[in-house]
Amino acid sequence: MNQTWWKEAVVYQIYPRSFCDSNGDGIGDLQGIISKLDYIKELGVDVIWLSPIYRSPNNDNGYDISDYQDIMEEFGTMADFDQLLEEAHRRGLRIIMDLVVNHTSNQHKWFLESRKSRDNPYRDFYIWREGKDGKLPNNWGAWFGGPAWEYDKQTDMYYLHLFTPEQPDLNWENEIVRKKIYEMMTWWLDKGIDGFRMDVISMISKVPGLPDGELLETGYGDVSHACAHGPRVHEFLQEMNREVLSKYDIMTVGETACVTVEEAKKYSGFDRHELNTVFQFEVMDMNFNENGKWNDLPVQLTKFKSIFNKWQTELDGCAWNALFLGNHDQPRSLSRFGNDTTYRVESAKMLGTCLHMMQGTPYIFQGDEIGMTNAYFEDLNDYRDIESYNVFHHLTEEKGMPKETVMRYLQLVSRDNGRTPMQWNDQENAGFTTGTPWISVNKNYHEINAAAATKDKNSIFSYYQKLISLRHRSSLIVYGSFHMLMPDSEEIFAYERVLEEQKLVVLCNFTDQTVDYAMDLSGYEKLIGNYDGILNGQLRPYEAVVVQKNMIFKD
Ligand code: TEU
Ligand code: CA
Repeated sequence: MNQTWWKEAVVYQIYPRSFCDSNGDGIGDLQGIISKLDYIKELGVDVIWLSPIYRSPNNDNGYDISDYQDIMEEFGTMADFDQLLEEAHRRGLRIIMDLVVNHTSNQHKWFLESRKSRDNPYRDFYIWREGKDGKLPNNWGAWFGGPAWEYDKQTDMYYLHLFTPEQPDLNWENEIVRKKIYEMMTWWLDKGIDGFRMDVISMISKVPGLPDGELLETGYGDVSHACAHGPRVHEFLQEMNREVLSKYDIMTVGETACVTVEEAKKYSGFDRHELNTVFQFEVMDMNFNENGKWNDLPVQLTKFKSIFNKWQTELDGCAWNALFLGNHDQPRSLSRFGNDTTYRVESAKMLGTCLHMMQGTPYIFQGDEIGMTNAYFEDLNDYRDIESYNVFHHLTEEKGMPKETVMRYLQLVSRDNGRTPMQWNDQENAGFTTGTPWISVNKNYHEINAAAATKDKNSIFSYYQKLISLRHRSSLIVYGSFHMLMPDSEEIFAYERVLEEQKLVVLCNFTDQTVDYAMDLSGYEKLIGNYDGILNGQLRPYEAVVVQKNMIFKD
């Protein structure tokens, strides 16, 4: 397999609004990030993925961009950005930017023009349709609730928005739109950034004719099937690759909602000239039911394992996995897949082990390296996320579900769980801000914070440092093939990695009980684990242990 830096890298995702506030306005900013680069370097990662920092009215926390070539006022200036890039590069850290080009903000100058008249030169930058018999152009529902169409009085037409009405979808069929986007990407790459994470890139090509989708419980038609992996998406990405990406030594990762293995091979196959990798959401979405993610269903380990097994084995040799258990759209991975009370430290290390020993490029979401947990807000007023509000109203008012039930769902799966401020120390507001934070700090910051973690050689942070450094020193961990062991176990996730003579076996206990396993590990040596020693044939609560044979280390 071709060896490249982005296959060997570990990525750290920063959600700038919640990372570090340098000026006391309660909102994280670029100078705040600069002040924490040494911390990120100390962790040992190679790449920072910055969630959007562009000019934005912040209807969806920066995923609604009004100027792609300017910085959000609250975050700083372009000079701050240039300084951030330079300071990161000086430390050997690369920066990839969020590229949000399925839609813009409705405050973007293209949209302001587009809505002015039916014959405005920018009209065709967006997707405008006439109503049908006094109704919406089709039955599509928006991702965050409500219809996917917004009526615009001025020209008596509707525009399409797969997300909020403040996020109109760009018309990728228009080649001028594509050209403008490529120019913008080139501008950033010429500045020296190291790649892109591409927001909902799987949705940019819409099915011609925009046909109704299958009617869902929400009362709207299924938009994902009509828009995900549309007919021209690969053509567009190959064009983007030709015009822009191929000219730089960068990394790209596509956020591809609804992606299957087969489809992922098209986006990121080594011979496809589209993207390097994609995020697949099968694990994140494994508990979806008729209310989507809004439920309290427990995680079934065999299902979790079989999804990873499929992606690990089927992409091997032809495409590359992006490994993650959480991001800014998800609850905290520790609260979801581990145990955030009695076994918080053990289970955080176990989850890190389980993910970082697989084939692919691992992503760490800010705070996971210190074991941050869900906020479990008890008051609706503590939430900030537009999706959470929309869902609360939809489920309680339209579907008549009890408020307590829906609040419980928010506590478990709201995106705000992953968006509470980074916990830097045990001072006021966890050291995130000297002002009032834009979203409340998790109450557990006295115990869980970076200052304590970096001092403690048994901390989750220290353990992540070891995991990252092992990956850097071992081709087996990066490139080895994956074989699942004990597929039927509901308690243990076990797998083997093999590269020629080199082998390692990973055993992870996903329960709070001591569990037995029957496997002969003689001839193996312990590489890393979250408890001292190895018990013979048993794993302690949330224990992770990795053993190896014939491993070769660089350095
Ligand atoms: O997310 C797209 C996406 O698929 C989300 O709808 C995700 O499934 C959902 O948030 C889970 O609750 C991207 C960004 O990551 C997200 O933050 C933005 O809100 C969205 O696009 C619109 O740009
Ligand atoms: Ca600030």
